[in-house]
Amino acid sequence: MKTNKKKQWRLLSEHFLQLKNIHLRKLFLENPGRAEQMTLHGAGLFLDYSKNRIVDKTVSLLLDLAREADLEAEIEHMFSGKRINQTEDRSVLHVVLRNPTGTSHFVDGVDLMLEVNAVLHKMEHMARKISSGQWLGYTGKPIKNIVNIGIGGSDLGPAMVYEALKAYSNRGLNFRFISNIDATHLTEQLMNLEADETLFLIASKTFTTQETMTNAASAREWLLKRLKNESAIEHHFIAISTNEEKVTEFGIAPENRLTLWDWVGGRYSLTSAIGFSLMIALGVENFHLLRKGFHSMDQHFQKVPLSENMPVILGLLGVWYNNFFNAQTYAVLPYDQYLSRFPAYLQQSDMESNGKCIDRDGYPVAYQTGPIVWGEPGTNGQHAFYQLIHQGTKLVPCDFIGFAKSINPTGDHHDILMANFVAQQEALAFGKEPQDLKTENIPAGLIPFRTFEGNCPSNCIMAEKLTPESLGSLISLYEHKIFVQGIIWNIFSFDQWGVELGKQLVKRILPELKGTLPISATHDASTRNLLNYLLKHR
Ligand code: G6Q
Repeated sequence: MKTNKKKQWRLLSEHFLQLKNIHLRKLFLENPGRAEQMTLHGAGLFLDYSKNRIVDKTVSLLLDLAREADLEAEIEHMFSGKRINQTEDRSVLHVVLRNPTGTSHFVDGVDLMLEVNAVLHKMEHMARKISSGQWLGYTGKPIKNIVNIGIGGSDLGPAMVYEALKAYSNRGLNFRFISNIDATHLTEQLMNLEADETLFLIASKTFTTQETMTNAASAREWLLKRLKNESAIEHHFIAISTNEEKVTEFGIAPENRLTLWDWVGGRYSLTSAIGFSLMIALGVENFHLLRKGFHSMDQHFQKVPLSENMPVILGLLGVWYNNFFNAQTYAVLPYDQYLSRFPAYLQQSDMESNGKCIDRDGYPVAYQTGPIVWGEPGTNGQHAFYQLIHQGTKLVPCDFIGFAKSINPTGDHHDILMANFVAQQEALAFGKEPQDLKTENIPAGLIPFRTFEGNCPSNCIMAEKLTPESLGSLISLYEHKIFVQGIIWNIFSFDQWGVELGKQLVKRILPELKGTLPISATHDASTRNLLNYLLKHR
């Protein structure tokens, strides 16, 4: 049955009509205990969701919607390894990657942890050898530069976490991330690196992705041009992939290969060997603390009742705005410069997972699915796009993310940062009314322009400090929130046929652009026009 035809959906639509114009000012005035009642704790994180346009009844109706969608059973299906990624006929078991080492996780009688632990062990051995200077380059020098080559899920997670946890990283090593097929990325990232001190990590689950394989081939050429001997490859290349055959074809020996499994989705793979660059950068212990953080939130998601379950509450609130208020987007606003890549990372995990228009029964959906995710760190965003959130015509629900302690305490910087963090959430919710402006003697003609309606919803997510552990919990929180929404919208969150399309389309156009095939008459007139321009002006 279609999601929006279900009983709870109908009840929520009716409830929405009663609630849509109620102001947060009124809700807070009526219930002094609201903030306390709408605060959750779990896996080292704090979530205050009281500044949402909801009452107790909204939460209970949303929870009923989740029950109607059988959310609890669906969570169990994921954890137990059921093939919930049906269009690719795969299990979805990234949660296993974060299980504590030494435990077991049986799926169909097989203990997946045995394999996970074996790869972790190999990663640890290699990472320690690299960071201690014992991994030697072809000329006998220790490695100084680590270059991760990957794209999408094989880049965004490691690159984001590297930035986020730079303060915990080995500053004696340089880390670079190359993803784009634009040679500018490769050229700029390899600039000033000495080949005999550089180690390439080719991160590609399939080892067939055109961008990664082209960048890897160019990196190989770059290295060989400088070191002039094929046998240098074994000192300077590590492959992270499921595709043994292609790795061997590339010339990387089995001892330099780290494997993963088809039950790990690309955008959910950062705690697999895809995150090897992070283990080198952060050290083995910190990598395990990151996994521990993920695992705590996984446990919270699996075990805590729906009404106190942070990913469930966040997911349901997202549905409330997306499907009833018709909000098209939501903003993720970390008040921490280290999290500058976090919104970009979430864009992939959320939009690639829930940007779907066909339901799990194969029919077009008759309701909105995944929102547009965007954001920038505060306070920068305040001097850029917050104006639209405060006084524009669109409803933009926001997630504010902040930390009580600074990693770089300097004067009163952190107090100013966090004062802004709190003030923005207060202003968005409660606004500024004409009578306040009058008492401030604002000229009458300016009052409409300086009035803030408020009633903009936000969630506040905090932790004591940005650490490998708290970051792991935070990422896992969003992963599971996305899962919850996929269940409510009755879509498959773990495939990505839109990405596959891009991979196929380019194969047709490339020979025409290279001039090895004539431009096909079957293209539309505009496509032919673009190709003709490029061929003429190349
Ligand atoms: C992620 C997607 C996609 C994928 C890249 C890279 O969930 O599947 O972003 O990660 O296309 O794929 P490879 O790791 O196979 O190169």
